[in-house]
Amino acid sequence: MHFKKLEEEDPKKLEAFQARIDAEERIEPKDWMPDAYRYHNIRQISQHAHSEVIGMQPEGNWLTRAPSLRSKKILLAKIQDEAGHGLYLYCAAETLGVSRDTYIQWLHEGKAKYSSIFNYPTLNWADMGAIGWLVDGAAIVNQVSLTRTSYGPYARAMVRICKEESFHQRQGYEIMTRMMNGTKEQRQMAQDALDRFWWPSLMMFGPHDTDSPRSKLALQWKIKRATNDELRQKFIDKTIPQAELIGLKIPDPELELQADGSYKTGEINWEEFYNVIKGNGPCNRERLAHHREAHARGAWVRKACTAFNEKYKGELVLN
Ligand code: FAQ
Repeated sequence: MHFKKLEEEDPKKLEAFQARIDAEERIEPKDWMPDAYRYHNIRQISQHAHSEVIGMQPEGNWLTRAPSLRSKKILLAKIQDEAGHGLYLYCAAETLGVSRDTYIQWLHEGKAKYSSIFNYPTLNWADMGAIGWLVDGAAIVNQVSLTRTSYGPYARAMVRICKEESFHQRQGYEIMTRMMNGTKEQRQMAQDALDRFWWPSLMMFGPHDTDSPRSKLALQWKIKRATNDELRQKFIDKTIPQAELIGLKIPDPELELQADGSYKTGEINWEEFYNVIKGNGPCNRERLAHHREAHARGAWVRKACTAFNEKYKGELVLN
């Protein structure tokens, strides 16, 4: 696929496109768009879709060991929701002219990323609480802002996803609350899960604005409605009081409540972040290998689903 550089585009068309963005019009699949806008959305939406799907793995690990039938049913429903989010997002991404097969191929070839957070292991049941509370909590902050993204199919997918994510966030917080009201060992497990997931959750928002090469155009074209740092700060300010309410301690010795009510945190370990997104996190290889294997095992299902179409070449058969 060849994507024109911005300077190769017709300046008049670019100007008219920017005017539509500035007027808060949604860009739809058949509208003219600069290749760089198309490419940005192809990359971001497909990476977002991959995150939802790969994100099922850390939680799937605990389905067979959920502590009660109730918690097992809730976790199962949550994981199925994530699969659904992947589907909406792959559909939105396909409207940009790339097939889902190609997106999956890019993932398997390591050309496409997925969120860094899913490369960390889930070691005990409290991690299910930490993921729902922190990871879905961070995802919501980002995705609420994306309900206003300029590309129509992406924005519409976000609306439904956000409703479901807010249920997930509560599911996670409920697990943490129950554990904090439980035995000493349960409280330690919850604190340990927070200690391990706090910093990786802050990394989900991406590099600082000054180090984010994709942000400038994304903001100009209103693909992003807020910067990485703005969204991260929103998440921090919302989450710390929730932690304190149930007796959890944020693992940051430099944390400081400021006069305006917001929190100043210590610095994120960016070396760890870049290491994880380059494929060298604790579980990167395992996650991709599992996806490749599951995809290969599902080939017969895909074949069976399209068999009817292949036989009748898309003709509608009424009897
Ligand atoms: N992980 O210039 P920027 C969920 C990459 S959904 C991996 O700032 P951008 C639900 C970035 O791709 C979670 N890579 O880039 C759930 C770029 O590399 P590239 C997923 C990251 O795009 C919960 C490079 O760094 N949500 O959790 C990360 O403007 C529980 C430079 O960065 C979304 O995907 C990262 N954390 O901003 C499911 C939301 N951060 O592509 C299951 C949509 C940055 O040039 C269980 N995405 N990179 O090679 C976005 O909002 C944006 O893409 C950002 C990054 C904010 C992630």
